[in-house]
Amino acid sequence: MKRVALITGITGQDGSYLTEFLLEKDYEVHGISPCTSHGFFNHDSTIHFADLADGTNLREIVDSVKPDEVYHLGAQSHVKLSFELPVRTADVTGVGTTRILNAIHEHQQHTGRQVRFYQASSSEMYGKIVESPQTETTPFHPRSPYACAKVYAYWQTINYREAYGMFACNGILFNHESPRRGQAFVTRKITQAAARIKLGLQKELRLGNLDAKRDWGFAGDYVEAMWLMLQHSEPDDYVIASGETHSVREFLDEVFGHLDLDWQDYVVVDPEFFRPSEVDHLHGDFGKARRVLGWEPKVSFRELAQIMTDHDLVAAKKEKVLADHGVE
Ligand code: F7E
Repeated sequence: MKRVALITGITGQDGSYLTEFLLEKDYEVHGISPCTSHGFFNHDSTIHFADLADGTNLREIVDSVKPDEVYHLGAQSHVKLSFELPVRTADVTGVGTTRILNAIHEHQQHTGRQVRFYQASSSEMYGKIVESPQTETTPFHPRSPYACAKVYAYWQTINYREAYGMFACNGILFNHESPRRGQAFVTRKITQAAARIKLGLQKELRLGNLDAKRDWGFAGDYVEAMWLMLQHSEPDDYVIASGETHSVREFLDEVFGHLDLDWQDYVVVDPEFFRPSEVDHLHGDFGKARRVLGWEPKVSFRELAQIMTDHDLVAAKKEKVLADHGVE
């Protein structure tokens, strides 16, 4: 019998890598998505349409799919946007987790089945950090409506574990990027712009806080950690990180340097891209994940910047051919 996985947010960056990872392991993969219009869709998986902010058919989906494992990745995940949409973010990213946890709990009670649950918790929860590097025991100090919603969802996951004995885990993932990263996040915004600048398709790049430091890893490495958490004998919470911290400036150095360009010739600092409150410095300690799960990252910071830049250079070359032929 194939094992069955259900992934919320299946068409996002992590959902698409996790789908490929689980299909390789011969899982039957189902996903929940609010719409068909964007994102990555794998034809070897099955999509069910539901909105985490509504939740009316989540229980029906869980009852019909009968998953062995649920990976809850769906969220309003853009930190800056969460300042403009605080209530929507609380509803989707925060209460959305309760909706899916409750659907699983009712399904378990009704059928006697056991379902393992993964919650996509975030390093943004550390916010105004109280120690560095951050571990599973570092206190949270969220600095955005997004981070507040994630803290709520983190505790709700632990609450379902403690109250009902649910096999529920939090993966506290630090920033993880790839060529599939959305274009509104800083790494992809930079690699895409640098490639377009290299080919004369763009003249400048407008960014916000260049001093922010993040612990950036490769999304493809991080989905393996999600799976490992659900294969362990006990449910628990784990930091997943690269163990290195770099500033936005250093990411610019890597990307523009890879293209033999100097970013200072093109980058314009624009107040539009600053946040009302910023997370200045994140640096994760993944020692527990290494010790207990045997997990460690494979792609380095430099490799990550180069993989993303090379991908966007290929895309920019295609765009340039079309532009040269007058096709928009
Ligand atoms: O910003 C600075 C910005 O939007 C990184 C999400 O996946 O990871 C992500 O959250 C840093 C911030 O990611 C621009 O101020 C400067 O300090 O790429 P980001 P994030 O906010 O760290 C965590 C783990 C999540 O859970 C989230 O869902 O870069 N920055 N200039 C900029 N950021 C953006 N987006 N755009 C700029 O122009």
